Amino acid sequence: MTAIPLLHARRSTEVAAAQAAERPIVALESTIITHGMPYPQNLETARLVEDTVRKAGATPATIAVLEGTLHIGLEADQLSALAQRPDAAKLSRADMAICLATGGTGATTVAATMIAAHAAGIEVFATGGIGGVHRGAELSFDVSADLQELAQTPVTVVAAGAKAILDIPKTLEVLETLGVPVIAYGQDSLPAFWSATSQHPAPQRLDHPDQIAAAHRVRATLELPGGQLVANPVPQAHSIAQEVIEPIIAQALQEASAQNITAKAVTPFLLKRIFELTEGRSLATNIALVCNNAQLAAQIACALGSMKM
Ligand code: PSU
Ligand code: MN
Repeated sequence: MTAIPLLHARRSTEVAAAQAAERPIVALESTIITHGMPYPQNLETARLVEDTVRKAGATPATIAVLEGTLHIGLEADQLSALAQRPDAAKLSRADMAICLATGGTGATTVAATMIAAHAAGIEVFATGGIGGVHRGAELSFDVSADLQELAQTPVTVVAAGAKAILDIPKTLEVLETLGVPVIAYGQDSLPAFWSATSQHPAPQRLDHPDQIAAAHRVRATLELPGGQLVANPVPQAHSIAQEVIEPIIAQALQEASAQNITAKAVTPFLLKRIFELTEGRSLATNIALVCNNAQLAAQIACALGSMKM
């Protein structure tokens, strides 16, 4: 178990107990709560995701910075308060230290959650979709810091593929360049967030949590620095066909460009517009896929736990 030196960090009661007993833990991000979904569905989802991890035999550790303290696991009242803080900052690698040093409050993205999870000795993390290369990145240079983080921080991240608002082929190219394994779970094609499948073949495929856990351990043995991206398809019942979601994504992208939305605001803007344009259907799918990812992440964490002994 790694301690976090020189840093004001606090583990939730539940996470502290799990670490003391060496039980499996799954890290969860908080940007999806503050910037990815509206209240109160964000809070309901956060609770549902935590319960999904518990039911699958692991302990959830939702990560956030509250008034300058890094929290590894939130108590119920802290989770509820964070879900009602529209002013919370969106913290990626570049922002976290400043937020901690100045007593700020912020939610962690995939990149920042990976950093915090690794510092706290947690090896598996579940989210909805990672950030990636945005469409038009050849002009905007908008490439999420999540990709660099996967290249350097040894955490296995379970997501439903890259968000379909991105340029998926370019995202795959960058991940390949960075040496990040992209593993589709149980199918050959790369899932595309709201859609279970896409026309893009996944670079790797694994069918069992044990294999993903074993690959995670082998990477450590090889002293490879980064993590793994596990792309877990949304359950069929909740999948939205690409032909249905694609025109909506196109409209949201057009509006973002017309309104000059840039930098950190792009992803939250697009997600919000897509929720509105699908009249909530995309939100229901988003909730289903995060829970599905939490369950697989818990299975991987349990597999890693039994390999330790
Ligand atoms: N997945 C979701 N909703 C989200 C995000 C991912 O379903 O809100 C967040 C994650 O925290 C991810 C971030 O790290 O969006 C990426 O933002 P950007 O593209 O600005 O790097
Ligand atoms: Mn960006």
